[in-house]
Amino acid sequence: MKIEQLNLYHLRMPLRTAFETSFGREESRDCLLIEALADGLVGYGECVADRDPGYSYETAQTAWHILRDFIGPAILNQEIPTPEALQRKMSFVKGHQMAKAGLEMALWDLLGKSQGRSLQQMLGGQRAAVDVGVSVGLQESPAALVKAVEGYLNDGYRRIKIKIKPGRDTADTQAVRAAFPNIRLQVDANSAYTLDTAEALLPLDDLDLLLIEQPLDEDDLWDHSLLQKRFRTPLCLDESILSARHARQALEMGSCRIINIKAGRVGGLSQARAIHDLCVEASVPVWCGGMLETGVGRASNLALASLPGFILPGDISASARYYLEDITHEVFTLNPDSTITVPTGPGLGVTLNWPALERAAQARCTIP
Ligand code: OSB
Ligand code: MG
Repeated sequence: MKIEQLNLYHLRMPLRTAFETSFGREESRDCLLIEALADGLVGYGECVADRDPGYSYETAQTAWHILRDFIGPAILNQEIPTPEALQRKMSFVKGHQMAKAGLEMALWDLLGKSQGRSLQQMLGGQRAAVDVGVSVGLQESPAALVKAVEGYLNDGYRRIKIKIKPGRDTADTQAVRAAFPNIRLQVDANSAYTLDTAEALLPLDDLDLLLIEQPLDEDDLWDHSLLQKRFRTPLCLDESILSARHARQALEMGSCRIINIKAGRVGGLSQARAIHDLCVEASVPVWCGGMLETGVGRASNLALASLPGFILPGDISASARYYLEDITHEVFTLNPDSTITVPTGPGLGVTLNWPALERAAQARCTIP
């Protein structure tokens, strides 16, 4: 398969409700939509880099630069038979996993469309629907948080993740646990603590949490291994795992007992599957993280989360939890058993709502 042209769209999507984490508050979500043309087919990929470098050093602007000025020119009009071959062609660029992952997703979509196979089939996913939960941002007070959680439980979500940060950790989590003693509950610090300040999190160990996600900095694998020794609750790494090598080293060091897999963060679905395979081999549970994706990225997450090692519910919520208007015609809804059905059409199995996309597009470019 030879990609003849790439079109980049920088999108800004207003969120239904603001999303606040330890690294900031966002009213809208930026991302890139990547359109790849080959053999009369069109493939789509979502690059999950956001407007600000709060979660990762990558931003929508850096991904735009890397794709337009380096990766695009290097891969156009060349025979690229597989995602792995694309990765080799992109390997002259250090890092920039989200930029690479967005393009790799578009290639998967093209390959699926040319072979008449769904992404789920190509990846080896099995479940028709995947268990999902919801990630609830920081709220004004513990009482407001309990109210927000109650709303999502009423919507049918059976697993809740709450965001924490220093000063907004134990009291918030205790309030949710007291209000809902039996729900599956987990917390995400988005690297807001140090080994010292994480002492404040020790009371969380008594709240029967599924996991504590990314308490320390992304480059703190060693300190996570020291911190894990102080907790019975499994630590789970998100930001720290940028490759299968990081995953292996984190497990060898005991930095975590669970891994959150995001294809965008690790450079693409091929690396995401490699991390999944490694964790299955090591009997380490994984789950699919989210980056407030549009319908394009959500379709990809659902296919990935249908692989057998994804035994914990993913941060993959219904379309309506995120956006008033999404860029795909397909709308993902929550089934009564807190699952979302995996798309079955060729490639990602989604089609674009162009008027909605036009409304969200801030900039576009064509390569070459
Ligand atoms: O840390 O998991 C995270 C969203 C943006 C950036 C980082 C994270 C998140 C979420 C939301 O928690 C997950 C989702 O519903 O997409
Ligand atoms: Mg996280």
